[in-house]
Amino acid sequence: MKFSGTVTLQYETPFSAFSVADWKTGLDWMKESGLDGAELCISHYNGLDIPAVKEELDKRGLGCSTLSTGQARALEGLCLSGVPKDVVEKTQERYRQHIDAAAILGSKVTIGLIRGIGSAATEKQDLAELREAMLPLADYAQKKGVVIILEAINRYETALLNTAEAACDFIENELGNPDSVGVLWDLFHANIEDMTFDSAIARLGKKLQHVHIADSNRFFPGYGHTDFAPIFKGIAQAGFQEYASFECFNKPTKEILLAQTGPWVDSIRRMTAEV
Ligand code: LER
Ligand code: MN
Repeated sequence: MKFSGTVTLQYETPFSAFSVADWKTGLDWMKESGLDGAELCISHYNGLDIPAVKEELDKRGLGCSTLSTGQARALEGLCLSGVPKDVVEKTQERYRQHIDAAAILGSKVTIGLIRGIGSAATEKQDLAELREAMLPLADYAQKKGVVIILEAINRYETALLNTAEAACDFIENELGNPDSVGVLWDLFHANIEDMTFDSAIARLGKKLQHVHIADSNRFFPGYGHTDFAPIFKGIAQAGFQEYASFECFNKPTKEILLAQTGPWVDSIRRMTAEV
């Protein structure tokens, strides 16, 4: 299992302890804290030099876990369902750019809220639109050797694909179960939506391609009520070797997060080594 933290390259995010201007300092901290890589928030590619970003990662011996892509929904209205066709096409075009960048960086590409917000009343139609929008992207990713990770997100943020099971069902039944699409399992959302962490891990199987680490309240682990030990033992036992990436608020404080990330990762590594 590998570990990463969030760094943002263009717009600020509450999920990083570092501002856009300090992204290289963020990479230094990740290296010093014993993380294996960085999850990069990228909105668009205007003026963004991906080989130069890769060089900064390489210099520090860091990988890139995934590209976090959701900022473009709020900033530009990009979306894969429930929007006019030209918006879907523009979003697909952006995803092809993300996949090209991911091929250079050796990372995955996230589909989070950019799937659309949907509604209970229009769910069938929304998912049919998402299917149509994602099929060519899954093909493109396959050709480029990149994995797209579809995130299960809680009901208060979207009506679509709230549970690990719903995300797996969608990939299997609607997308034809391609190797190029897996699931991003976010422990904050999972705590709200999944029946149990254990049952979700069993359902996810090899579809589990990325984990977001946050406590029940989206604080740094240990400051909410999620019991992380059985979750990490469970995914280690299931053979998970991909990235688990911190996506929590700078809470209870940024100082605590910065000081405790390294020791927390060490403790999980020690625990899962015994599995
Ligand atoms: C993104 O990874 C996520 O988990 C969403 O809740 C962002 O709002
Ligand atoms: Mn997440």
